[in-house]
Amino acid sequence: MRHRFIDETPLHVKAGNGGAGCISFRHEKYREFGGPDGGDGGKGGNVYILPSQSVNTLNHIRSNKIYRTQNGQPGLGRQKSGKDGRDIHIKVPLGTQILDADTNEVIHDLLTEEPYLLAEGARGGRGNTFFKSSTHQSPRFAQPGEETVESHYILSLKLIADAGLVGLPNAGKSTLLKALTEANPKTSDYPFTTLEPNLGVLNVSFARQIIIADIPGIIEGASKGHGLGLSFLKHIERVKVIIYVLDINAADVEAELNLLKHELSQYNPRLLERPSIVVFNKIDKMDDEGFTSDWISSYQKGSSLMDGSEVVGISALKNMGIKNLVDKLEAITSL
Ligand SMILES: Nc1nc2c(ncn2[C@@H]2O[C@H](COP(=O)(O)OP(=O)(O)OP(=O)(O)O)[C@@H](O)[C@H]2O)c(=O)[nH]1
Ligand SMILES: [Mg+2]
Repeated sequence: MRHRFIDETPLHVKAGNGGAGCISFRHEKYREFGGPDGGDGGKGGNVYILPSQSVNTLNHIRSNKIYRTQNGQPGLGRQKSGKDGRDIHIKVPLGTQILDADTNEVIHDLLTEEPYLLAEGARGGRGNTFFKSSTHQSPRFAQPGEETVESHYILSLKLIADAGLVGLPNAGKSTLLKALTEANPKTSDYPFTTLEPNLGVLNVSFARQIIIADIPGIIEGASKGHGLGLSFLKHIERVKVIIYVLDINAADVEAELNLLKHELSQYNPRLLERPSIVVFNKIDKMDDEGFTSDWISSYQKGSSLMDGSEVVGISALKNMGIKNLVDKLEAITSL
């Protein structure tokens, strides 16, 4: 099965036109024409964007469709107003941004589950009743409904998570997400197992949850679009803490950490100012536990890439050091 994670898509909308006002006159038994009784046209339907936790991607948005709402109905005789057009609500994941398609400017950031009025239906026209005056007893005209125009946007999803797992392919990010949360992403011993971000929820206490995002592996040049990296880096833009996941058995962990930080900074230099935890994973593959922990603490002291980062040795697979990591995560995210 081909699986696509769409986190950016064009969106075309057109709210409904207003209904026309009605020209009508009362029919009375002994008079051919009574006074004007044409009602107003209805208002066109609105287009709302509805941020919702029930969707995680923009896959359901049809980029070649124009999302229209109904026009208002024309007014009727006997001063009856036309019906308003029905509204539509387009569901998107929390964290979706709406951009103007021409200027690329962010118009709105959908951070809560509150509906956002993207395109308002146009006003209906006044019926001829409205235009009756002492000097104009029988107006034979009414207003047309106002018209709306089609408008074009881009929806761009930036996941909302407290912590983001960043690492090379195969470092064990998804395995760690499994160890920390109820999420059950696919893991395997080939690179690029994860093709779309996964979110998991870590319950640290009765009332506190930490949302963790596992993104696809990052390789050199990710910030220039190599691998799967670039499009997913935006999902860690909003996290409070970045968790660098490294395989402690790698030939040169310093070079790997350097690569990760470099790609992040190429994408957005401010990401490096974010609090971070450096996680050395797969410590179960090391022979000597004492040696491993000494090595980790001396690395922490010696590496210029640390700048105050917390450092933890873990085995995501064998559940070692996870409690320690959770404590550190909890401390950082509650700041
Ligand atoms: N021995 C050992 N193996 C691990 C550990 N954590 C992960 N692995 C293995 O490493 C491989 C890669 O793990 P994943 O969790 O899929 O790695 P990933 O970082 O999500 O990889 P991508 O999604 O491709 O970027 C799998 O075979 C895991 O079983 C660990 O702590 N110890
Ligand atoms: Mg993965």
